[in-house]
Amino acid sequence: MKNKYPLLNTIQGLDDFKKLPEKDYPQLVSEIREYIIDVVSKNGGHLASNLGVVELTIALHSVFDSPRDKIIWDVGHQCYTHKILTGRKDLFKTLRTYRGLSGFPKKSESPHDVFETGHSSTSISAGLGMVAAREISGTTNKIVAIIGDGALTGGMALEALNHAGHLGKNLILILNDNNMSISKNVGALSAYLSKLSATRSYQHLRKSIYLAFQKTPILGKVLIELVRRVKKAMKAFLFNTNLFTDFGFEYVGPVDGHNINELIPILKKIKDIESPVVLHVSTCKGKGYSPAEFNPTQFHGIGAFSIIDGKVEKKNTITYTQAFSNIITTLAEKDKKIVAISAAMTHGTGLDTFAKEFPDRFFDVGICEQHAVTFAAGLATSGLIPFIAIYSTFMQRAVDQVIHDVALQKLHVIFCMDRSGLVGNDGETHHGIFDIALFRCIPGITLLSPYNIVDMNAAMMYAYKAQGPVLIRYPRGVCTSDHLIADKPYIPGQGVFVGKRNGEFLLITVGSILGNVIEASRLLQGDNIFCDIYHLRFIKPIDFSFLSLIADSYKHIFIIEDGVLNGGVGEHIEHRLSRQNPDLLFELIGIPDEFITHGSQEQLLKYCGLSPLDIARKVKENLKQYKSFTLVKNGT
Ligand SMILES: Cc1ncc(C[n+]2csc(CCOP(=O)(O)OP(=O)(O)O)c2C)c(N)n1
Repeated sequence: MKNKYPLLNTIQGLDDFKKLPEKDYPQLVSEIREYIIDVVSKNGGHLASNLGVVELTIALHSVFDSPRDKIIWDVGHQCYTHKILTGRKDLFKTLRTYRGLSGFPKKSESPHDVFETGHSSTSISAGLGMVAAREISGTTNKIVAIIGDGALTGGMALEALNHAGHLGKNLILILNDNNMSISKNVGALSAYLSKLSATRSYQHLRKSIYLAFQKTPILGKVLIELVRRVKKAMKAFLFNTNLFTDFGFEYVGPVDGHNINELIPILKKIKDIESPVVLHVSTCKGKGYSPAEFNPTQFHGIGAFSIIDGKVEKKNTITYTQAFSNIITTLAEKDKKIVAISAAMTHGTGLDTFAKEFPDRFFDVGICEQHAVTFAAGLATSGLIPFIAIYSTFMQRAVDQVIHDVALQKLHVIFCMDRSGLVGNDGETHHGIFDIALFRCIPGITLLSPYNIVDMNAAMMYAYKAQGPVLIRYPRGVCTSDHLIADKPYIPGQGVFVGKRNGEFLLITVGSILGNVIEASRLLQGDNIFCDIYHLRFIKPIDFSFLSLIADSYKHIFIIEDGVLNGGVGEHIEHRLSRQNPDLLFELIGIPDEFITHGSQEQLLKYCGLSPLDIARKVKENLKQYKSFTLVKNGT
């Protein structure tokens, strides 16, 4: 590190940074870029977004006095330079690793992380709350929210803009406009921002035309007059409709977000404006690393890659996302009533193939999960069959829409909840561990949790043919193509046994965690503990007369799920079955009642006691406790 980053190595925190003369900023910019590329190439992360805001972050920390002035990062995926400058330069090497730095702002890491984010479009609301609190307490600090053009499409951001204009107090909003969400930004707002940005190129063009014409005295005069008139007309067109000024903000920009010399004086000026103010900054996603500039979508969130060519090691496996992508595309070929919806996650959810093949039946609605669900409800009322693919964690945003707009009206909408369970390195804000608890209480819904490719297919077919709302949850990672679950049709409320039934104890499992449960049962066999495994398939509805018949053959039942124990399916089954048979003994294994940190999926499964070894140990300990198991091997 020493020789590679001579300037950056002199900065242990903001005090050192503040001593740096502005003339050194360009070198700092390039060292920080190199450092970010280096670390992300090993640990994975949100590369393109971070490379785009290096200059902006340096300018912000140069002008504002963090943490007295509060800097809030929307989504928070672009906070790497902020972390490096605010005392976490050395720890940055541990980015996104277990017990290392988080990839998102974390209050526990630093007082400079004033608000935790991960889900989009919250920064203006949070900032406005801080502004209102400042007004009440009579302090004079500044509140700065940095929001991307993608995050600005989220409903919350627009609700907050509305409120901010009404309050009229000084909130500094930096609009980081790179014309990209994860994929190309979509929607009228995005087109509108492009129109605003066009003013800048137009101004540049105007300047150069003037200079050129001034050199040709006679013709030049006529042309300059002409340009002046065009300018007037364009100005009226471009500025009179400024959304931000109409909302009660001062509007400044667009400014080149990679020109620190331009950014710093402007930030100094807007700092003391009394009303809410928007600084519109144009940046390039992936700036300074050509593979990322060339393909910002791929480098939005990326695993380890080779710095030389930007290539990621290819794996010969199929993920649940790919399985979903294949199935939905095949289904849509046969049925023209099928439509698909993404909330700014076309690539991540695997809907890109569908979008390419059926552009007329595909909708990317922007970062608007709530709208996406109600939009799907509208489609369903008109006889179409909408499939919405949303990450489980982002579905949290739309629980009410599922209840009020879909379930209440018994509409046939299919929710494909990718990234359920523990997602790994993105951590707390991104785990899909609440979906079972949140959705299983909604009347009339079907909630499925398939295991392997065959099971994914069967679940999707069932959902397609079903009536009413169906939610399918599946995790991040490899979807096994084993044949442990044969191609058995889905029977409402019923699951399937995996392998033969000859065990003494019953392990009931949900979705992909079945892989670990199978492994655990093999370990237990080594201790002469024989378990049968029942894969639920249906988290809701559950055919309890069928399940209690099964349960009655056992004395001791373990329920293992990759969701929160609180309100999970285990609690529900235990409650129902033990009312019918009070002698049954239950042990529930799942995610404890806490927010789970970041790390690899394996590390986190272990942390939660869901690795094969941990499941086996828990089963054994529990059996010993109840003396259901006396055969002790190897002195344990
Ligand atoms: C509620 C929610 N939905 C989806 C996402 C996934 N997501 C993370 S970043 C991002 C794009 C953000 O675009 P923008 O705000 O323009 O930032 P950029 O990455 O372009 O800098 C999306 C869709 C999220 N974080 N939160």
